[in-house]
Amino acid sequence: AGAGAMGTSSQVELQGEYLNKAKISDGGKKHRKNWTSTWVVLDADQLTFYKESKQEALANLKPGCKPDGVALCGALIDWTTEKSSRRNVLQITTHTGSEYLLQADCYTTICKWYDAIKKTVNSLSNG
Ligand code: I3S
Repeated sequence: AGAGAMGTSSQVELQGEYLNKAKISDGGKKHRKNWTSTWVVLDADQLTFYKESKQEALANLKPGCKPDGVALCGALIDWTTEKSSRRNVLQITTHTGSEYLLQADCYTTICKWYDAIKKTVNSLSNG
């Protein structure tokens, strides 16, 4: 548990791994793909990407800077084999039309994330 990022008090649902992340479009505008390794934290309504573990990242954050995050309300999550040649790639499309890819070489790891994100997205649309 613990306080969430961005001044919210959201419960952390899942963290504990570095995943590969690429943002491929921003509000419908295509981005050049750039895979980076990122520490991902899922809480009740968003994913947040940190360069290192959340604790370190928050300690190192410059005043006024926010970590990069993805609002999950109204988002879609799906597996994709078309957007990357990598294996185990999932795609998140936000309600504003931004697209993110997340990937891990370990299938069990990425499935755990897929399930948890899907559950969060569903809980946000149902309630
Ligand atoms: O979808 P793309 O454009 O084939 O993605 C590849 C490129 O982003 C490539 O970088 P350059 O833009 O410098 O060519 C990356 O190195 C590759 O990893 C990307 O493809 P994968 O299949 O790894 O997502």
